[in-house]
Amino acid sequence: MTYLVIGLAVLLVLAILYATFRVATLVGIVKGEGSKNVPSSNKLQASLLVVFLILGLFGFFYYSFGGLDESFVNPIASEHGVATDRLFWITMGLTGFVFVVTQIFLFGFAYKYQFKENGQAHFYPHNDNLEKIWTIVPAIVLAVLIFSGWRTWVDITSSAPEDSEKIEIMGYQYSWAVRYGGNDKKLGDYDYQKIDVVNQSGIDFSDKASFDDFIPTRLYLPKGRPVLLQIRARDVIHSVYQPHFRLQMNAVPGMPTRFWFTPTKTTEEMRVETGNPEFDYELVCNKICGKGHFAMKYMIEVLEPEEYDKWYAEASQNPWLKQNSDYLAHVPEELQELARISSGIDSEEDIESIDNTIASINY
Ligand SMILES: [Cu+2]
Repeated sequence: MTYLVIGLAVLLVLAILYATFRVATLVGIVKGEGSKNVPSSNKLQASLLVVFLILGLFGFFYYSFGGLDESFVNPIASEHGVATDRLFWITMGLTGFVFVVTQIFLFGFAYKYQFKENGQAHFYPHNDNLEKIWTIVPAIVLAVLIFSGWRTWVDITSSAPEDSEKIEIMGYQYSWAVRYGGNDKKLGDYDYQKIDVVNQSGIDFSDKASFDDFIPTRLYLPKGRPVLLQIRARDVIHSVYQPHFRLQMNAVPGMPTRFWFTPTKTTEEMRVETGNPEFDYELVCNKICGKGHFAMKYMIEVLEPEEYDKWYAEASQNPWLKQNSDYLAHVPEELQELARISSGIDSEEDIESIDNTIASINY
C-alpha cells in the first residue's frame, strides 16, 4: 500500500512538472519569444535540475537504506564473513561518497552555468595539479580496495586446514544431498554412472571409504571448527548459498568445487541474537536452475562441538549402506566382509536376506 501511494505521488509530481513546462513554453510562444534561441523556461529548467538532484539523492538513499532493519543485513555467522562484510561496507562508503559528490557537480554546474544575458565563458584550458589529483587519488583508492579484496579472497579460497570436517553437498533438481564420511571421516568415491533411483548420489561401493558414509536430512555443522564443503551437481548448474555464513559457490556437474569456512554461532545462539525462536540457518540454491528452483531450501543446524560429536557418533550408526543393504551386491566380493563390518550390517537376518539378494543378482 505504501509503495502504491509513493508511486502515485511520483507520477503526480511528474505530471505537474510536465504541465508547468508546457505552460511555460506556451507562454513563451504567446509572448513572441519563438524566434529567440533560449526559451523563457530556461531558468525554470535550471532550477528543476537542482530539485532533481535533491529529490534524486534523497530517493537513492531512501531506496537503498530506508528499509534498513534487522532483516536487511543478516547477522554474520562465520569467521571470514566479518572480513567480506567490512570490505563491502568500505567499498559502499567510498563509492557512495564519490557518487554523491559527482552528482552535486553534475547538476550544480548545470544550474550555475545556465544561460545568462551577457554571460561570458572563462577560458580555462588546463590545470596540471587538478589532473594529478583526480588521477592519483582514485588510482590509490582503487588499488587499496582491489588489493585488500584480493588478499581476503586468497585467504577465503586457500586450502582447508587438515582437520576440517569434510562434507559433500550435491545439488540436483530440486534439492540437495549431503553426505558425511562416517566413522572413518572419509568420504567414499562417487561415479555418475552409479546413480540410480535409490543411490541418488552415485556412491561408488568399490571404494572402502564409502561403506560407512551416511546421508542425513539436515546439514549439521560444528561451531568453531573448520568445515570443508565438497560441492558437486548431478544435472545442471546450481549454487550453494548460505547467506548467514557469507558463503556462495557454484555446484557444477562434472567439475567439483569446494568452500571452507568456520561457523561462529550455533543455531541456539542465533535464535537468541535475532530474537526469533524459530530461526534456522538455511542453504538455498542461487542459480535459476529450473522450474522447481525456489524449492531448493535445505535446513542447516549449527551445534556446539560436543553436541556435534554426539550427533555424528549416532548418525554414523546408520550408514547409507546399512539402510540399503541390497547394495552390498554392488560391493566387490573380496570387500563384502569388510563392508558388512564397517556399515554395521551384522544381524543374522540382515545377512541372510542380503545373501539371498546377492545370489539372485549373481545367478
Ligand atoms: Cu538449483
